[in-house]
Amino acid sequence: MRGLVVIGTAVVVGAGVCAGAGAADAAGTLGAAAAGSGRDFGTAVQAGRLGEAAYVETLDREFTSVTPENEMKWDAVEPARGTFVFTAADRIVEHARARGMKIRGHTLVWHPGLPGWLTNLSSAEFRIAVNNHIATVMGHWRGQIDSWDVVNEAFQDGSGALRSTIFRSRLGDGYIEEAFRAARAADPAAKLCYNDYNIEDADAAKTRAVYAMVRDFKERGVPIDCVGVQSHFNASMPFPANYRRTIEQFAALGVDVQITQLDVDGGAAQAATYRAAVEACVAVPRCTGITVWGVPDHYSWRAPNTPLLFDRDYQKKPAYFAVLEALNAAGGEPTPAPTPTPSPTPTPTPTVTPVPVSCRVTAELWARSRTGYVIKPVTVRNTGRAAVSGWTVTFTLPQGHVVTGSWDAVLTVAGGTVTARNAGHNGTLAPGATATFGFQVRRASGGTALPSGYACRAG
Ligand code: 9MR
Repeated sequence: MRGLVVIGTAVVVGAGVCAGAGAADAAGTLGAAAAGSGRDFGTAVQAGRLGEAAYVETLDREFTSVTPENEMKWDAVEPARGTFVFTAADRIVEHARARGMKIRGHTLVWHPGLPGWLTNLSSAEFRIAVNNHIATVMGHWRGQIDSWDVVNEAFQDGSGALRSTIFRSRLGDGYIEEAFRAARAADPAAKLCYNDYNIEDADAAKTRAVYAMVRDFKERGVPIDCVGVQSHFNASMPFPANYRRTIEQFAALGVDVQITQLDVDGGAAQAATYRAAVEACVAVPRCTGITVWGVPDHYSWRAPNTPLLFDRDYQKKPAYFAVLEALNAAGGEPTPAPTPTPSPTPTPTPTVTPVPVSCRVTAELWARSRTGYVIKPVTVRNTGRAAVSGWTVTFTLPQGHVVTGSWDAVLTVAGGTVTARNAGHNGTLAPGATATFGFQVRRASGGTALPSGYACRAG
């Protein structure tokens, strides 16, 4: 929930208090106006701009949600295999959390922006790398990211066939489903989204293909919570008259819908197009948030087309006022999907306070080769008298050993210490019950050293 948002003389706590507000008590910022109907208004953020006073002042005043524009992409966070760099993205996450803003994670599985090392892997190694990437990146911000774009832009324009990407060629057509399942295990509290462009027109083949995939996932219980409709509008991707129906159709499948990357090329219709897009979202109860793809025009990916709400002097453009009015005119609250599982209390650092519940852990060597080994099962047994709703196992890795994959637990490595936390499905243990997980390690050839010092705790 937001903190306090002061709007004229009215004070709104969280959502919905001034739904359907009249002109007299209309909110004066985008975020407050969206909060009037329980929605978020977000923007893409560039970490490198967070030192600029006017940028930050506008960001903090107008927006209630952020999406790192590039800082969470694969090449940014895992430039070398197993080497994770979170510094730039952390700056955005910390900025947002300190101000109670929501965070959209963008993105885990996307065909551009991949580091070279990934493209050289065999299928088996590629699968391990993808699973490790999802577990580690989501694990780093576990409990802190509201929605993740798990898979981005997986369908071809025009035909609506699956796009031919390295993910598809290495892992097969099931890679999207695999990614969503891995994502749910890595951060059970995050909403998991499929995100794409050119799915704004309800009747386009690509939109129909994404619709069919989401419907199939919902029918088969593949974990998916939301669809992101990017909504970059320009001459070649015009605003479609059936845009509201597009949003309604996705929502009717039982997922939230978010407008995730809204921008509209400058020109006579810019303000009207922004207004129409916002009106469509606020007309659909399950359209829970709108994100524009940047703050001032000159930082846009399409800067020459001036597609944003603020000009290069951070002055509000006519499009800004059109959006503000449309948000203020919204009535009612959205009815978002329930959060996937009870949210764990967000923890800024992975410090877990041990609770006095006993447990025991054993680990077995399942396979060893010249360049690594697999440990499984690691078995955690609740030896206490009370049920536990989560568990943590720690152990020490020998020097030079690198965890390259894991199953049924979320592993983070700091120094030589590995912390394994339960996955979404195996955290709850009745007295006497057990959970198991496994992991894979790469090391220089030779040597027989294995992990040691296994310890477990509840929580
Ligand atoms: O705006 C982003 C730009 O700065 C990057 O250079 C580019 C490549 O990573 O990605 C842009 O953002 C894209 C987003 O991640 C996915 N949908 C399309 C966006 C615009 O290209």
